[in-house]
Amino acid sequence: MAYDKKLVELAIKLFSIDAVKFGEFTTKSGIKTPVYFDLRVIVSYPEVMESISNLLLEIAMQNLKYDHVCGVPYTALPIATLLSVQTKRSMLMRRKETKAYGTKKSIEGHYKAGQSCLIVEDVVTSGSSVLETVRDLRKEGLIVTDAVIILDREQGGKKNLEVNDVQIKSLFSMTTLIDILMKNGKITEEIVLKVKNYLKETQAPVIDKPVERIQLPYEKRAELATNSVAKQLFNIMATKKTNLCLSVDLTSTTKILDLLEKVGEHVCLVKTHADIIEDFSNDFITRLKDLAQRFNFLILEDRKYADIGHTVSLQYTKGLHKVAEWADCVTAHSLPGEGILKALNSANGVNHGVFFLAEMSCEGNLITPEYRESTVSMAAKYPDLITGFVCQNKDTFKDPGFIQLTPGVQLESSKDNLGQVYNTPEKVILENGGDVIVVGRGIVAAKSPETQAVLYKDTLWKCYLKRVAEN
Ligand code: 5BU
Repeated sequence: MAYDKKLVELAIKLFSIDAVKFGEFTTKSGIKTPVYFDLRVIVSYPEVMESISNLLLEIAMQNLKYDHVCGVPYTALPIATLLSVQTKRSMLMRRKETKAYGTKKSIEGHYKAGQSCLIVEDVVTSGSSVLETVRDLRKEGLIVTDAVIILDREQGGKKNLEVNDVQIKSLFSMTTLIDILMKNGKITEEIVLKVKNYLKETQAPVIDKPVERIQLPYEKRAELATNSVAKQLFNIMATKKTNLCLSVDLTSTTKILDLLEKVGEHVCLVKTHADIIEDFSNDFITRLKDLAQRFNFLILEDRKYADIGHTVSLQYTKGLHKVAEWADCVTAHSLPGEGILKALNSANGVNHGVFFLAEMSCEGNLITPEYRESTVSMAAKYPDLITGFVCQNKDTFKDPGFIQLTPGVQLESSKDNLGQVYNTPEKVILENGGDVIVVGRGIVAAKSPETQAVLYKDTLWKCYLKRVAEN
């Protein structure tokens, strides 16, 4: 095989500066190896640095599109810097140790969720270091699909990364590197054989793709939840075998309480709109809380807060409704920014949660993918407060400790005449990732709400069981 002249020159240079060594070595993890790479030395050879970055650009980075580059700490950082300057793409830096003070950010640099980032690494063995960096970037909402590498040791890293949706392009594989060095009289055929045998025998362990949240059963997710209401709700779902949330959109307290007497045992969550109730009273709240305790369901006030923090904190704790005193959780928009979460976080204290609105079910709403992603990034800073997201799409968030609350559901897909769009239980649970499913008029406006609640509960639960079994 004919190799690019510049690659041959680089291989020989790496050999001559001891960045590649042959002999008997023991790796960090205690494994014996006949070949050792130490690319840290390249910082002492500016011409090697230049040639590596030029070759990565010419050979590995052709046809790749990316907004940022990020080197895997630490050896690849200077190479990533050169590539950033040459391509005029901004660089991101991942901290290996997150700061104990200040912003606690693990990624330094300016970026927006939804932008793409190319990974730069010196040597890939198992792929685990690249994956650590990829995971931190993905946590911030960045899209990572490709990594460029100087050397692939061919010990399973490429496969491990592909399984985790990262494609790699490398300047050298171990095989091409030793082939070049042998053909140029730097190493003997015996060494080549030794390295080839070693490669056959020493493959890195397989790194499985992390399990997706929708594959996990609710009881498992209860363990992963960081918000106490989310934990409780997952446990209620698992115990009562229902993921039905009833939206009691009725305007009279008697009607609400009568309905809950009949259907309370079939639901895990009751969603209220306190401001549509005409005879709201403290007595109503006492009776609602009694029912919640008797039937073991939680209460979500769907208030959709959307004001500045100060006003929201008053709306939440004061006024006629004093929501903070009785609702286990509330809904809030991310539109006003983080102040809203700060307000809700400090307003009450214990055992309360927020479903953050990342998407809406109604047609023509103005939420964009960027808005959705920024909403999820904002929520990530409040793991103790966020119960989950109100959304329609399984890709909205990944953390299995959060709950996807999905409204806009009826047994047949349809629309109402004011923009509401209904999807079926199958679609929202199996395709769209819904965890707790909100049904309002599908039950409330039925001739027999009780029969209908049982039907919804059974249908929704079957879909959930199918989802967990399928995966
Ligand atoms: P319906 O009768 O099943 O259409 O009632 C749905 C309920 O969920 C209703 O109370 C809405 O206010 C609420 N909802 C919604 O329908 N869509 C959304 O995106 C959000 C809330 Br957020």
